Amino acid sequence: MSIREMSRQNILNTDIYCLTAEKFSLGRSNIAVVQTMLDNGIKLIQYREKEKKMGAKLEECLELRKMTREAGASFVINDDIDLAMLVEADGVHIGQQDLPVEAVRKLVGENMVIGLSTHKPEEALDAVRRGVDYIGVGPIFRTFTKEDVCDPVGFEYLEYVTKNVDIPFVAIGGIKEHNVAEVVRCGASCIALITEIVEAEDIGKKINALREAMQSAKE
Ligand code: TZP
Ligand code: MG
Repeated sequence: MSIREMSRQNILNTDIYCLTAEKFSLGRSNIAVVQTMLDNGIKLIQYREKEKKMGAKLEECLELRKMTREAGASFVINDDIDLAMLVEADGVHIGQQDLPVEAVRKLVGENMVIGLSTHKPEEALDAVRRGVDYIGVGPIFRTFTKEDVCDPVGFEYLEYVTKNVDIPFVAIGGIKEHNVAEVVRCGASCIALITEIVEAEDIGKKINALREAMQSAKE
């Protein structure tokens, strides 16, 4: 099995996928927030930062790469393929309006994971055809975190993916402690959250509560 095949099978093999968003982090830095996430056993971090200049992002990502590596966690970068390559991230996450998957693959090589956001069945099937390693499925619920976001896809699309797509997927968008169990019952085993975690006063306590809710949904 190639390194890429191993990463593809393993990267979403975790319960919570944490994304950064410094502007919602109650004045705490991305570095401080990610350190708390890692201290609480999070194994998959995505750097998503829409507000900063490239130089600042590079500096931050170099530090986050070091921290995630030390914690045995995977590190994915949103949008910026150059940044992902420079810091030797494990993956890059792109959207439907970004460079085509084939072009991204050409740049990043065979070993980096490519994640793609999808919103409907045709996009999921297209992602599989193009050799994407995992897909994002959402927004499941309404979210105010992402600016150019489409309407919620609800459970219908998530159920479609659960039944018809055999590459790993992660549910995202408006997922909170109070609704995470429904998302798990709908077939998602990996859940991505931004504000529910970064906006929490006590991030560790929030992660534990989410884990309990996810666990009880499986019982
Ligand atoms: N992609 C689809 S919804 C979303 C992204 C990046 C934002 C999710 O943020 P939140 O705060 O968990 O709703
Ligand atoms: Mg994007």
